[in-house]
Amino acid sequence: MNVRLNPSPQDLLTNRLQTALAATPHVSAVPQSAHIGALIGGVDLSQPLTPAEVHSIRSALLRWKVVFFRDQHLSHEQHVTFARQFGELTIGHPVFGHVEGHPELYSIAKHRRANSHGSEPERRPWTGWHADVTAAHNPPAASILRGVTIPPYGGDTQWTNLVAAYEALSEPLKAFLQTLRGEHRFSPPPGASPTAEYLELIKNNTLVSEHPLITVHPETGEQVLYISPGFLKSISGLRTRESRVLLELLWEHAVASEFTVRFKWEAGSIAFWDNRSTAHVAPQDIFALEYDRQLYRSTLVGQVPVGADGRPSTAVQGDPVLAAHGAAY
Ligand SMILES: O=C(O)CCC(=O)C(=O)O
Ligand SMILES: [Fe+2]
Repeated sequence: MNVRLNPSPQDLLTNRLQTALAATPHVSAVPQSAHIGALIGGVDLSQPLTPAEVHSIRSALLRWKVVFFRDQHLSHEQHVTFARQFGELTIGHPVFGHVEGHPELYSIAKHRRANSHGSEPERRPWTGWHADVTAAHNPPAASILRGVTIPPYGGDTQWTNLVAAYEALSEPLKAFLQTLRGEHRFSPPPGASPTAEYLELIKNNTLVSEHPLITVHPETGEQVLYISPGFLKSISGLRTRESRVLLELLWEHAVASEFTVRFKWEAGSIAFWDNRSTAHVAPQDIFALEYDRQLYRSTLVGQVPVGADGRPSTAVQGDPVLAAHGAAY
């Protein structure tokens, strides 16, 4: 038996999940890989959840970083009602807008404006990987993505566990990273020639923040390699090449397949991820297929991240991402 005097954060999260599931025996949480992802069964998300069910789902989310549901054919209203049981919702997207009539929903369409980078960007192993809206001072705590139109094959999404990635680094590198912060902003991927519309949108809604490279998760106490590849542009205080080479090392490490899970969507599937401890990548293979793909996303309002040194992130430009009902739309 594995008896530890000082339980790790993961041991505590596992215990919390087991206790929660014991109180909701009809709910199951089946891990999908060693480090990340659990498939939740036994709940009907079109109906109000009991507090115990909410606690079980939240406990599974904190332990496994992304939870999946199948056969939940929700309307936009039901999606919003489900998400609200876990926190306040942001406006659909602070830069790219929201679904008409549904201020809390963002359309993840195959040809959405956020993808209108024009020509093909330079492709590197971490290209496309990101955590949602980390250019904001308070990036969303979690995202809830619902599949509606799904290709018969292709179009899988992948997530990586940035706590597991951090833990796998050497102690001297961890100690160094704890002293660093980096600038996150919206800008087109390297090598892309973005459309005028894309540039206009990011210019009119400029969001820039400096976040610690290592954050402390506000609910689990875990340390996170907080390096959203799509948004993090440079490490403050380092020379250009020092910053780029170190970031490339960290990004390559963070997206290694051992820390990831890959989800095959069906209509009615839902993925609910902790945006503070993961990064994810949207599929590229759908552009080689004729099939359409349409999903809808809501995001929970997040707090300002805090570093392992106790220093919170700083806003450089733009407003915090508030609850949708407080936003002007
Ligand atoms: O299309 C996908 O699978 C994921 C898109 C994405 O990045 C998101 O929903 O935040
Ligand atoms: Fe995303």
